Amino acid sequence: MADDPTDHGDVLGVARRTGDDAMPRRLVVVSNRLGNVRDLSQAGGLAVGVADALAERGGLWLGASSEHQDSGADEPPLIRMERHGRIETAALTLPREEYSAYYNGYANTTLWPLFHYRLDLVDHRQEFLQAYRQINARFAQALAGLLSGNDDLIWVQDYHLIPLAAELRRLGVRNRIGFFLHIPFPPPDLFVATPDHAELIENFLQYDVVGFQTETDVANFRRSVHATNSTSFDAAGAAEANGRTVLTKCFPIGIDVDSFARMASEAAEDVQIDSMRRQILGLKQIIGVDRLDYSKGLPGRMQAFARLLERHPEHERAATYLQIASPTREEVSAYAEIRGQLEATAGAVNGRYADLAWTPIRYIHRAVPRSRLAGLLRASQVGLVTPLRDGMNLVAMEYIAAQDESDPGVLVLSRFAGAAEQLAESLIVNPYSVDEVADAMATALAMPLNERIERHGALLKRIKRNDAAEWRRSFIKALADES
Ligand code: GDG
Repeated sequence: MADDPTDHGDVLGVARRTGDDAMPRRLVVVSNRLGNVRDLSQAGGLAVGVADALAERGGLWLGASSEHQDSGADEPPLIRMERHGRIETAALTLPREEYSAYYNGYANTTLWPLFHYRLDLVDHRQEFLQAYRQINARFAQALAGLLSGNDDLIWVQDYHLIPLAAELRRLGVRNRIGFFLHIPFPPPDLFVATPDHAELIENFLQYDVVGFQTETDVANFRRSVHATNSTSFDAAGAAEANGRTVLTKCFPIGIDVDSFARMASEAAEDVQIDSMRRQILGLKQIIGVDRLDYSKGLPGRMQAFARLLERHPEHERAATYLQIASPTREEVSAYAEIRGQLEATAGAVNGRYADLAWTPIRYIHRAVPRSRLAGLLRASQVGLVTPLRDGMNLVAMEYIAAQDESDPGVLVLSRFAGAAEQLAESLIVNPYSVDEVADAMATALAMPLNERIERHGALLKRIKRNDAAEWRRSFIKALADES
């Protein structure tokens, strides 16, 4: 990483217009939680992408602290500042109950299911919306006091903070503010089903740049804006609103391919031994790695593995399925339900097929260290990524990056993951069809080496081109362009 703050100014084309031309404008990132900047080796996509952007040009990262205030919701939030090299972090201590109604409530019981096309799981409650507005106002108040002037570029991450620009504008902040949505944006017919849709659209239109993962999301957003308040976008994706031009565009997120590949090839000894043992026995491993979220399609995936054994019995005792499902949002009831469902499905399949020498499904409900994860992905002949709906899905890219180029595994990928828009050489499946997923697994397990190498080569090239660095550079470039 370059130490010179001017190194990337030219590349990004965002040097200050007045004053010292060589100084890039300060980047201020806001996300619900701060990544662990002390140990990025354990961090996934968003945290790495954001931390690298901040380290490259210097900047501030604001997020909620993991500690909460117990009482006195009217107290101003405490802000704990820390410096890590060129990154300054600001952690906000927020009132516990209000934070929970914002995070578990509005963000993850209203917006998350709505944006993942799951109207059946949406719970609308006035107190959730109230807390969502209130926490965003607290973020805005804290941020306004930390800005060093109109030149700071503010980059807001994800659905927790949609109203942040509106709150900042209310406080008189005139800076350029960009927003990136990491999750999908639903079609207008679904979106307008939320009673709050007009307020949400108004909030989006207070940004200068609104970025999405895929062209489908961009189109859904523009149509939803039009359906809500008749605003139209020009051919470049810009619209006039509130006396400002709002640019909407697709900025597909990516991963740091080289560092993940390196981690995968330096796998822990026991992972390598396990892989060699399977090689000797002629056993193949299918792997899935996901947060335990209902959007990831995990029960259907386990049923598909059972169907593989039914329809292609040659894989009995010859293939195992390893599913790592890290715990997440356990206070939200839909997550407890999916966990129960998954455990029941894994138990039923194992009960039916397992014998003393072979456990068909190995299910791990724990977070696994990142380097170990990389090694496990490399040691698996099939990567199974079958969400019912997903903004992008970085695991698909991590699986590709982790493979041995001379003997790569095969990616089976849901057509409903944002990643499918760019990873056409994977085996694309409909996750709602158990038979189709089972047959794709069989195809992947039997795929000849030359075809595997050809497909993997094309995929690797694509994820190298659309990597994390390209994502943040293109977004920051759009954010800084004031013309
Ligand atoms: C959201 C959007 C979008 C998973 N289990 C463990 C672990 N992970 C890591 C993976 C990967 C990351 O977490 C998950 O990223 P995904 O992209 O797959 O999914 P979400 O968490 O839902 O992320 C998504 C993303 O934002 C970025 O914009 O792609 O669509 O939903 O890096 O490897 N990491 C460790 N242990 C685990 O057990 N260390």
